[in-house]
Amino acid sequence: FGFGKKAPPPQAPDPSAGLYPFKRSGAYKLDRGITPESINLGYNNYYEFGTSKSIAEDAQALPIRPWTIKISGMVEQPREVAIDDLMKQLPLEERLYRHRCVEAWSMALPWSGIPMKDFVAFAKPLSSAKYVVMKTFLNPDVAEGQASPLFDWPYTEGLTIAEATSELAFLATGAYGKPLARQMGAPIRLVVPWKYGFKSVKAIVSVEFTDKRPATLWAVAGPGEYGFWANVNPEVAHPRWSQASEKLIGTGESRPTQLFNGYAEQVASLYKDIKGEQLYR
Ligand code: MTE
Ligand code: W
Repeated sequence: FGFGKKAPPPQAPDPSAGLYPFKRSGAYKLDRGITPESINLGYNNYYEFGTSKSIAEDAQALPIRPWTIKISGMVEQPREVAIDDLMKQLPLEERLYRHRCVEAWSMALPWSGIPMKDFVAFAKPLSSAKYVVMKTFLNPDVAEGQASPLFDWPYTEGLTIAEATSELAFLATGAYGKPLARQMGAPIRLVVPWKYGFKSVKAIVSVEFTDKRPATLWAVAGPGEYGFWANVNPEVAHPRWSQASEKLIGTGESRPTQLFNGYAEQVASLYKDIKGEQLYR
């Protein structure tokens, strides 16, 4: 650990470790190799722990048990659920997904987790709810980045109910056949592979159902550059760089970006009736 930094307290073994690996679904195919785990463990975006890609060491300070998720807002019954209870009650599977960051790099990996639609069914939202809002923990003592006034902490993201109940939306509790590493968003994070990576909020402690579109962290920090929808589209450039191609982390290969990151067949219909909105930023 860096000079002047406290080593994190030793943490108990993850009680969910025995559940892995989950059975891999055959429905999700990759058009490229899996990014080696060692690369994924050392190249992360997690602004709570700093703005560089090398936050892995600092992220180890995050305590991930006990861990409860608060379900609130427009639901039949607000409640809190412990992550290990959630994993006992909901279906668990492994899926191979591409991951595309708004910074124009990509990876591909096996996520383990819970289909988001099953979590939504578990949460029992009212039919009047239109959005699901997810938030990361707030603890600046552990996550120094949360002392920065540049961002409106905690990290907040959201989906429409239609997006959250679509087949692809996933809540990852693991990757590479074992519990999620802290730098990747342990103990539970969103994975929405047709959107830029910043939508996929890590270390979720709160899920709220609402009929109002939420103010999300990046859309508040840079409204001209990041929006609510953030669907991947090679033809809509970021104001400061092109999105036409992506660099595969690991091999360095450049590939053309695909509409909806290659998932148009599964998700394009979600957007066909939405007019007058910036769907791709
Ligand atoms: N979630 C939180 N809480 N904080 C973050 O800074 N970064 C996002 C997303 N989720 C981020 C976050 C961005 S920009 C990306 S690209 C992915 O996490 C990166 O996930 P990875 O480090 O597992 O590749
Ligand atoms: W990103």
